[in-house]
Amino acid sequence: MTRSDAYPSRVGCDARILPRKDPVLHGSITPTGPLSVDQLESFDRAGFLAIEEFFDDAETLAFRDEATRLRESHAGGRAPEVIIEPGSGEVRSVFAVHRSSAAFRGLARHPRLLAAVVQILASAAYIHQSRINYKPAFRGREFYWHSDFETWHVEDGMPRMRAVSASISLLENNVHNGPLMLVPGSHRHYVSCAGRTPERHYEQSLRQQEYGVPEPDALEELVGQGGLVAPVGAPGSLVLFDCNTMHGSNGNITPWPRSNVFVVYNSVENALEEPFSGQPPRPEHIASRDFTPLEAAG
Ligand code: 6CS
Ligand code: FE
Repeated sequence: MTRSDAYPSRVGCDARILPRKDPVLHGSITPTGPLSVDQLESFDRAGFLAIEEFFDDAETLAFRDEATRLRESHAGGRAPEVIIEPGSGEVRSVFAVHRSSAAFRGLARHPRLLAAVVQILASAAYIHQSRINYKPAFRGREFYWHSDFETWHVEDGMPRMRAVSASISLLENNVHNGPLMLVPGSHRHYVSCAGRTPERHYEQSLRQQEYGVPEPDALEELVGQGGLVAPVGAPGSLVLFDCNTMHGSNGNITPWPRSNVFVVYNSVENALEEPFSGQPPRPEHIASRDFTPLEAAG
C-alpha cells in the first residue's frame, strides 16, 4: 500500500503550486513567551520575523569566535560535515555545529530562543539540523531560491510543515554581502517541483542546489504577490523563518564575510519518517533522527 503524501514533489509530475495544508502558528496567539502578539501575527502573515540585537554583544562575540575556530579547524579537511564552495577551497558551510561545539550546543538551547520557537510550534522541539553558512568574502557563492521544507519533506521524510529555522548573524548582514532574502507570504504556497531526486543528492545540493528549486514562473508569481525582503542587521540579530518560506541569498564579492549560524527546530510531533523520495535517509549530520525534546540551557 503506497503511503499518502500531503506534499508530493519531485515525483515525476510537472511543477505546480499547491496550497499549504498546515497552520503557520500551531497554537493560540498568546504572548506566553518572548514573542509579542504583534510579532506572532507578523510571523504568521509574512512567514518570517526579524529581531535586531536578540543576542548581546558578549554572546555574539563568543559565537563569532567559535565559528572562526570551527572554520579554521576544518580548513582543508574533508569531514562530511564540511561543505566547500564550488570553484574555491573556501569553507561554505559546517553542519551539526550543535554537536561539535559547546558554544553552539548552548545557543541551540538558549532559553529565550527556545521559548520563542515553542510559541510558534506549540509543542516541544528537537534539533533537525544546525549549520554555519560562512558566505566568505569575495568567494561566497549564492544559495539559489528554495523552500527548506520541500527538501526536508522529500529527502528527510519530514511529514508536515511544523518546523522553524533560526538564523543568527555572526557578522554584519548588509545589502551588499549576500543577506538572506525571503518572499513574504510564500510560506502559504507549496511549490511542488518537477523531476526526480538524484541519488545522494546532498553531495551536490549543499554546494549548488539544482533539484527541488522553483521554476522562474513560480518564483515570479510568489514575488509578484509578496515582494522580497532582505533583513539586514548587526551581529546578534535573529531571523525566525517558517520551514516553507521561499528564500535564497546572492553571492558575496565584497570584502565583508556574511556568516550566519542556523538552527532548525522541528516539532516532536512532526518527527521524520522515511524520505518521500523513496531513497535512504540523508546522513545524521544533515537531518538528525534524535527526536529527544530540547531543554533550555541552565
Ligand atoms: O538541504 C538542506 O537541508 C539545506 N539546504 C538549503 C539550501 N537550505 C536548508 C539546508 O541547509
Ligand atoms: Fe535554506
